[in-house]
Amino acid sequence: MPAPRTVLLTGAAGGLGTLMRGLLPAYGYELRLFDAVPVEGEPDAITADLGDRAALREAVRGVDAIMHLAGISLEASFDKILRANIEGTYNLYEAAREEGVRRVVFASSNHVVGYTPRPLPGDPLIPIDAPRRPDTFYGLSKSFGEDLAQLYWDRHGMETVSVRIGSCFPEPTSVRMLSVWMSPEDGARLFHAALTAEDVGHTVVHGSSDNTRLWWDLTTARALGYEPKDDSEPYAARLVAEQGELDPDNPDHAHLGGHFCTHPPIWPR
Ligand code: NAI
Ligand code: 15L
Repeated sequence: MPAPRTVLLTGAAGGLGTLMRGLLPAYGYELRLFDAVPVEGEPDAITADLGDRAALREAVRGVDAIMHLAGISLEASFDKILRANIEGTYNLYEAAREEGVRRVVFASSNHVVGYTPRPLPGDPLIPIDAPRRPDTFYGLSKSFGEDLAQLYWDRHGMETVSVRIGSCFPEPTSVRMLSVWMSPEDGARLFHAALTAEDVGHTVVHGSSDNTRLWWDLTTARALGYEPKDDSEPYAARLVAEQGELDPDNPDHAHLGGHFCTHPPIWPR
């Protein structure tokens, strides 16, 4: 596959979309932006919902690849998740298939495997083929997205890299995040690798920086050519002083998915 140039970025108004709008053009991409809400300062962005199949068809026409970030990014009622994340992702894949788009990078999440026990010091890293244990309807919808991607590869030859993102924010804000944090710069490196690696079929990767306190294995991400450069450890002393080390007796700290397993944050809209 020739290296993609024009990339449709769904979820462009969101936190990660905003970070990637800043970072990805340096890799040579021309971004076409899509979101349910207007993207500030971007009058050409497409404002449409993932439920609008005609708008999606037009949005994907002529792009070389899609970075699919749009959707509900926290927990919500099953009905809301069904519309935005399950039907919405299906609508996007159908539009992409109809328009002949060959590559998708799908923003999956650690919450697909959120109930996996967090590794204690000395335990092996969580492998990429750990059994799926979604911690929310949100995590379940990302698990669906990964299966949809597999189906579209097996049946239609459409390639996807599903990135199980840990926490991609400018800085880690909790002791848990020290283990799953992906710096925005490493996020751009990983998404670039996912957009350009050859013959990915459907590949699932963990998305994080090369953290000292890493919980999961980055082998499949590195196999795409991803070379993380950041580590959350410089933030550790301050966060541990403020919050304390993770407590083996605290249920919020027992699993990869953290408090999503106990009291998940709810999507506000
Ligand atoms: P966000 O909530 O800031 O952004 C999501 C964007 O999707 C919003 O701008 C929203 O308007 C748009 N959106 C929601 N429903 C839509 C619909 N039906 N049609 C069109 N647009 C819709 O989330 P964030 O943090 O930017 O995450 C981006 C993606 O990455 C999400 O899919 C999220 O699940 C995934 N992810 C993010 C992580 C992170 O650390 N930021 C971690 C794991 C996964
Ligand atoms: C996610 O999947 C969410 O979209 C993001 O907002 C964070 O909460 C992240 O997981 C996390 O686990 O820290």
